Amino acid sequence: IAMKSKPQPPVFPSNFFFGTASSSYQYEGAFSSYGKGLSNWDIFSHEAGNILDGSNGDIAVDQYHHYLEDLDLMEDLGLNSYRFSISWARILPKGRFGNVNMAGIKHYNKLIDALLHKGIYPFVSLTHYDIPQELEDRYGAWLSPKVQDDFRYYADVCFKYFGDRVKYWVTFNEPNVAAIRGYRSGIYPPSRCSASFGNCSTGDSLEEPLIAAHNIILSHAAAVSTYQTKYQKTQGGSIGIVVNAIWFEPISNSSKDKLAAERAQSFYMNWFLDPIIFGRYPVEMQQILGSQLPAFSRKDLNKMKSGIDFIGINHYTSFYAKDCMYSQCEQGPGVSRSEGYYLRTAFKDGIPIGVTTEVDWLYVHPLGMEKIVTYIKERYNNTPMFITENGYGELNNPNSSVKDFLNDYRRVEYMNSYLDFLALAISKGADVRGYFAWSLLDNFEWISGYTVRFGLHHVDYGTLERTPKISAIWFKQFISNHSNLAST
Ligand code: GBH
Repeated sequence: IAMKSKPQPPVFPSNFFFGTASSSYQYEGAFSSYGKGLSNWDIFSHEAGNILDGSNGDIAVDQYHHYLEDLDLMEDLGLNSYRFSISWARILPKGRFGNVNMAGIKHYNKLIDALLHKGIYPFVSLTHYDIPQELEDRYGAWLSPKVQDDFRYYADVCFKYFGDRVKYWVTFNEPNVAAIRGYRSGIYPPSRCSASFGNCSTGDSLEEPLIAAHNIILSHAAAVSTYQTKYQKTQGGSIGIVVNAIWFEPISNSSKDKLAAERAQSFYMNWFLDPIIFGRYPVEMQQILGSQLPAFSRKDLNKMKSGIDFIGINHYTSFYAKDCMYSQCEQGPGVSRSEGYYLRTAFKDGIPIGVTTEVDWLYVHPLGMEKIVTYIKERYNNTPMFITENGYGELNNPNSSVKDFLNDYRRVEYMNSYLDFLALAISKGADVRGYFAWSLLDNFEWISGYTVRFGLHHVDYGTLERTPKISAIWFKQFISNHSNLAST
């Protein structure tokens, strides 16, 4: 009798990182204590009307004071790494125009040491949207080339104080989202938008997102070259960048729609990865934007030669891309010239690309994980990759009980299916070295405030009590099923 073989768990490489991700503004709290300077998000969230529920990150989940408790949760899940970000304004309250805040250094030293004590490797972002407000006030932050000196200086301080123990550095989290939302739609600080996109009054500069992006790319390059010339030999770590990555599926088999999906990737993601890895903007951007696209000087290009050690991928969802360059389109996301002439839509013939969720931009399309990883692998010559975020959000419906939130089987289905397709990409040769679930805890979800919960643990925002959801228990089991491979 032919025995049906037991289905094998998907295979992840040895030393694969299983972790959870977080960020300073969404987690820390202690927003104006222990010497911390105010950040752009402190200012922004305190302005009426910016955050859906009128909340802010003053306390958030107070990880500043609860980090030991949170480390116990991570240990219990069997995680071997933790992705978090350093608050720039906590280290340098006035950027390079003031002192290093030693209380901030001490805090992250304690966090890093406690992680390593449990065999959990720190995976550290230098910025996750929040920057010292001082830089905005002095010279308009990302709009000025001066920011490159600030970022280089800040990165140097972090490498110097933490680099003996931190072996994975991320310069920026989702600079594509920061540039689009900060300078095109204006829904993130510094709330700058062009009239054709948002409802704000900062003029009509279609170039601002491009200028901000340019200065971010050069700031990234400055930090990487500082790391390489001053620290990497002795500290032996690696450094990369994290982008938000959407899988864009051509809405039809026509070559027009296939080109549209390519343009979508170029204008959304390759916008940052191409210059960093190839030293030039994507060809489609050059063709469409011409001289509106900032140019790299010889000196810039020299600095950018440093490249990166890994690509961090935040992947949650897929969309269809439909051609709007050769065909007429209605108004919609992606359609304009500065976005690359494609329509981004979740629907084809009225049917969504994946199961809908309570989060308006999140569709469950696990195949997109395999496709985006394979796309990045092929375009960037299989540069080592990490899935730096993947996760599932639910509305904080006031009529739901805690029990409803704890029974998060939809999150389990989401993660399980995305991890399956990640394993498939890996089995076909993609060099992916880790997966970080967004997020360890429910937390401050930017302009949605506390109305959306992404955690594997429920947080009671009154008491700050953390409770594992079903997904936490499932993730622990999942990791342990692969633990012969994932060793610390
Ligand atoms: C990530 O942001 C963040 O890194 C993290 O801090 C955040 O908490 C997490 O994801 C969950 O949201 O319709 O143009 O907006 C992702 C923010 C929102 C960016 C959805 C991409 C989809 C396309 N993302 N957006 S769009």
